[in-house]
Amino acid sequence: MMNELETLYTLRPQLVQLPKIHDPRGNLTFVQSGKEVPFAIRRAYWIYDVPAGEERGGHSHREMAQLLVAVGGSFNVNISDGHNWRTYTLNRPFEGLFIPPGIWRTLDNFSSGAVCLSLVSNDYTEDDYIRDYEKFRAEAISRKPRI
Ligand code: T46
Repeated sequence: MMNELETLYTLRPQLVQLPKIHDPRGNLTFVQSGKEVPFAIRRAYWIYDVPAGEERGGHSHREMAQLLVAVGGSFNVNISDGHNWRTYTLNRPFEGLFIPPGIWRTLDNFSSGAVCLSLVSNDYTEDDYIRDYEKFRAEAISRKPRI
């Protein structure tokens, strides 16, 4: 039987449509652990005030799963499983990109005023990061393609 981390390593990155409560007073969207995301949400952070042309990310995580949401503006998320690359444009506050562990990501092309909300499964620890692409690829290439 697979443990939780092994299960996350079988999952593919994918867009997740989040609940949207239409309301004349303004719309509302929410995320629930174990429902819209297949992990318990442990931490949240958000990236904002990104100068034009700047890039964020540039690493993979060993154990952390996450959901990225453009709660304002837009940006691109470029992901790699060591075999293939794919780019997603996030620009809807009711749509998230689920990224399981073992996937490289860079974020770029931030619009003015963009806010990237990240809901993640783990506490922050630098030990969870692989920040060298070749090192990541050497490990990831032995796993099955997920992109
Ligand atoms: C990711 C992308 C999308 C903390 O102290 N606590 C935290 O929870 C986080 C996320 C960061 N930090 C510190 C660590 C660094 O000194 O904030 C600094 C910047 O973090 P980092 O260089 O990792 O930022 P990005 O944009 O490369 O990556 C971040 C997340 O770390 C990462 O998980 O997927 O955003």
